[in-house]
Amino acid sequence: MFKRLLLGATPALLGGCSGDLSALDPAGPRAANLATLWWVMLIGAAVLFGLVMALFALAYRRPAWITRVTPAQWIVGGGLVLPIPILIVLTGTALVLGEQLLPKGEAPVRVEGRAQQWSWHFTHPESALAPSEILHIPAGEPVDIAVTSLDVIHSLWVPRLGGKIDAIPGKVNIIRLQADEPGVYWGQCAEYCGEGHDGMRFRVEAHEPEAFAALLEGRAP
Ligand SMILES: [Cu+2]
Repeated sequence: MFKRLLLGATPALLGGCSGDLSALDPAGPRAANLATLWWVMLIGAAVLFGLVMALFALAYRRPAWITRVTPAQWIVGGGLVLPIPILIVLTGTALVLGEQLLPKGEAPVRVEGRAQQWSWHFTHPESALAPSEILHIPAGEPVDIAVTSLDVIHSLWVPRLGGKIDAIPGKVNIIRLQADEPGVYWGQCAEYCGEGHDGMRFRVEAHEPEAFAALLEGRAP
């Protein structure tokens, strides 16, 4: 029965790993870092869970040797030896992968993104491209998005291209995104901002660099 239930749930579970808004289907190096971190966290959690369940089973079976373990040994083993190596691996991975997400220096392309209940507007300063609800970016290059809000706090998130960042009124936050290949990606507001929040999606179009340059200059690619 359990097996049948598990088999039935598998397509639904795996279905969550792909799709337009899946952080587990990365399409750029920054999103890949986050997906790797997610898998490392999942494996770390599974290892800890497995170890605790093994101890739990031992407590029921009460083999003879377990009675020789003193309370002090349990505390050192369960409180230090068991969690410390796992936490070092998890924290170390999070620090290394997370640090690589920070924008360093200036990205070749900078876009201004404004959030407003319940849509996004993107502007390429000093370009012929009119402000648009579509975020146009070049493929294969890092892009900085300078994000702000005109009303309440929103959050810009393109799960297949990178992390998320808050859009705060009166403040500009910068996030760096990157798409490996030209194509269409989708973003979603990731901070509850009112009744239209769940529909606050936006389209991202990644272009070949030449087509992107043509777009910025107002030439047809
Ligand atoms: Cu929102």
